[in-house]
Amino acid sequence: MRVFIAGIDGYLGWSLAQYLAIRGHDVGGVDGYQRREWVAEMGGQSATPILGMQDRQQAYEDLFDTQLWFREGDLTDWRFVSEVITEFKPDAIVHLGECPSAPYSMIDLNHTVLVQQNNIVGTLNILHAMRDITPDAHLVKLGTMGEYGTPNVDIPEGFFEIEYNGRTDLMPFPRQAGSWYHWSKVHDSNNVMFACNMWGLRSTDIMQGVVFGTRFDDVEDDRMITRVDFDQAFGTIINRFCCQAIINHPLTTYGHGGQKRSFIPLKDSMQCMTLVIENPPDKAEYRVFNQFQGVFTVGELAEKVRSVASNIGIDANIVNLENPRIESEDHYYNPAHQALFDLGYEPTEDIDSEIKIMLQDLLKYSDRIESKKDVLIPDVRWNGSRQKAQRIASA
Ligand code: USQ
Repeated sequence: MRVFIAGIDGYLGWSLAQYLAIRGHDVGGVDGYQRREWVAEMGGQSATPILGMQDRQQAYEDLFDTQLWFREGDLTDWRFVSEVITEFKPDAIVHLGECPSAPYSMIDLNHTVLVQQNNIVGTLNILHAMRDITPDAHLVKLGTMGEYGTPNVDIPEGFFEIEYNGRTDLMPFPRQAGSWYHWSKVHDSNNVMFACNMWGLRSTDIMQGVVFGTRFDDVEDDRMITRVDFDQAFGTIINRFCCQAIINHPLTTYGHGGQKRSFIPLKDSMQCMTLVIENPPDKAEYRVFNQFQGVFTVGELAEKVRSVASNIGIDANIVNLENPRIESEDHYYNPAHQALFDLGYEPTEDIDSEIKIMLQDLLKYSDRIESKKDVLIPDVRWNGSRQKAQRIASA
């Protein structure tokens, strides 16, 4: 299959390009390197030393004996998007080319607008290019479990049957996102659903949980390593905890740590996206899959990382910081995730082993984390102020 990856230089995009090549797909992609710039703006860097795209292409060719088609450009530029879709003619378009950070979107008005504009306009350009150029292609759109928020009822996969005033209908489940970034994904979902209904496009909207991990397979060539961020905006919780443990920095639990979220190892994310690509929906079908392995509280994860780290001789402490976000720390959370199992998803059961692999991988790069450790304590607050979070208790 010809698979086009928007955002191929990112954490997921670079991993997926390899995962698909190993499985015999013909991969191409685009990127404007915004992620590299945003992380630098936050004072961070990838814990893993990643190569530039030209070197990545060379390594890809050496390893997989096939060329990686790549164009540099911005998805908010219609001319660029229409040209690359015309040139590559994909069977599937995997859209990972968005700004993925809740804290980044909460910094100030400029960042809110940047994130929503980048994400929503990029998606609209892809939808129009599909209508005009590749109407039979399958859009695999990366959404987020955070679109649903934390409602006090079970969360279905996208749609639920509702009875109101004696009549019933299948309707989109209400979205209650918790940041301007998460709302940008909700707006995308609405736009993608509308395009499928209006223009007969086909799409899978993936509501993905928080991803963690340094690797997806045993690719031993260091040139193929993907980025792993640990700053407050682009580092996600388990990756941050592991980077913190490596340099003996306390694991930063926000608030009392009762927040529940869904999580998925990087290698499961690759497996699931590939299942989605290889099993496209019908024409005009818009389907929603919840993509995660399991649900944990933030506090449970801190304990998990501390215990796995201690098994390999790393002493990690946990600290509770004032929560810079406005979010519930004690809530019901029960999302469904059956659709991917129906397609054959085999989840990684042993999360502790994944955390151990990550810690061992990161040990090699402790200097890179140490040199940017100032970015580990958050200061972007959901109320618009910018002030380092203070410690509230130690465990
Ligand atoms: N948290 C901590 N300590 C930290 C970092 C985070 O306690 O050092 C807490 C946060 O307060 C939050 C939870 O961990 O309750 C998750 O935060 P996160 O930064 O790992 O993830 P989030 O902001 O929700 O966003 C991430 C990705 C985003 C993706 C989303 C999936 O950045 O692109 O959409 O995970 S989900 O969370 O399901 O919405």
